[in-house]
Amino acid sequence: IDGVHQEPYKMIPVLSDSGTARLSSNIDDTTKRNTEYLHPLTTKKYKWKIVWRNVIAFIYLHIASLYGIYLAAVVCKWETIGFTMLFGLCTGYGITAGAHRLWAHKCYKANTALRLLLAFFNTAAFQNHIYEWARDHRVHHKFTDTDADPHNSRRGFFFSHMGWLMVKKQTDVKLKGQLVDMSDLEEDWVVMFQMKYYFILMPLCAFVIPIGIPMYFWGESLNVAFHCSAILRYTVSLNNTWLVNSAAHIWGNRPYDRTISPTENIYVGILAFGEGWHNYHHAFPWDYKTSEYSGYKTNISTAFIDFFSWLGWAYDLKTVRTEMIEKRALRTGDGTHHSIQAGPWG
Ligand code: ST9
Ligand code: ZN
Ligand code: ZN
Repeated sequence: IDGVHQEPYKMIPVLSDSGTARLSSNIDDTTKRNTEYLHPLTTKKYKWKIVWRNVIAFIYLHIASLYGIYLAAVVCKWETIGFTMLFGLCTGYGITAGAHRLWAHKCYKANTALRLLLAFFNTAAFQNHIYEWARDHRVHHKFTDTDADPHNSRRGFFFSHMGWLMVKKQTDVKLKGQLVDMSDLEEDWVVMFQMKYYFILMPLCAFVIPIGIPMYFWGESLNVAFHCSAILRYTVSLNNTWLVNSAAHIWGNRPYDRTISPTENIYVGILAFGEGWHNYHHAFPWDYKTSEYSGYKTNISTAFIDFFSWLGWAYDLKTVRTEMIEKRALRTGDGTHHSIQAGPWG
């Protein structure tokens, strides 16, 4: 069914000097006068083309996962539970340390062995191949909260969470997306190899391996291995990832930049392996920690990268000087940054 949908929001997108889209309702009048412009598509009507194949697949995934939860609580072997958690951890790293911090943002460099390992984890995560994931994500950063943002959070929680994967992309995503340089990934043979063979490698890594291991090594039943190690693990991992685009663009503080939608959200920080420090990440996207802080408790992906840096497999880790962070927080933050809160003025 194709429906015509009018833009649901009233705020006018404006461009910052760095080209990032901002929410005009949050900035003061002087800034507004200097930088505001009407986004050409603000009043444009557009068609939603629902992709029913995806709608049905996601409904099935969530219902089958409920059955997976039941099996996990009642008949699942403890080895299967332990293995599923470990496998889920690895696939999460394939997204955070791999697709996100290494490939989409080039926050650090990795030798071939680490790139291969991360590409394997990433393929098992089944969140599209690295090239497509990184292209959508770069477009999200460049055109945050405009019609060119694939998961524009102004269209509401559901759209930015998973709805965007159930409809055809807006023309703007495809047109403006062409402005994003992807040549670095085109030169990485690991990324190109994964893309070329994705539809052979993905079913193998995301389904055959996690189902086969529990069945072969400790005699788990096909029914339990399928619903717990494959379906439930995949659905949890998808939702944890999607929360970064939905919850961490809605709820939380904006200590570094009050004019953009991304927030600092500790719950998403924990569930998404350290990717919930999203206001910082949009302000300083090249920092390999995706956070100001180096602690591991709410950022296990930083621990992963630090470990491989110690091993010598990851190198040229990029970060941001404290002075620069504090200046930015003072200039554009919402006043909740610790350097302001704990300062001599209280
Ligand atoms: C999934 C991805 O879940 C989740 C990503 C989340 C990102 C979160 C980021 C937050 C930070 C990191 C947090 C990590 C936390 C991890 C925690 C772990 C515990 N630029 O797409 P098509 C062009 S995937 C430029 O088919 P349609 C291009 O020419 C879930 N151009 O568009 C393209 O052709 P090609 C599993 C672009 O037809 C052509 O358009 N996967 C761009 O509108 C067609 O592209 C699924 O469910 C762009 N950005 O269909 C699959 N985009 O590729 C879902 C497109 O040949 N996807 N073009 O160059 C689909 O079925 C379809 O993509 C669609 C749109 C229906 C959504
Ligand atoms: Zn990012
Ligand atoms: Zn974001």
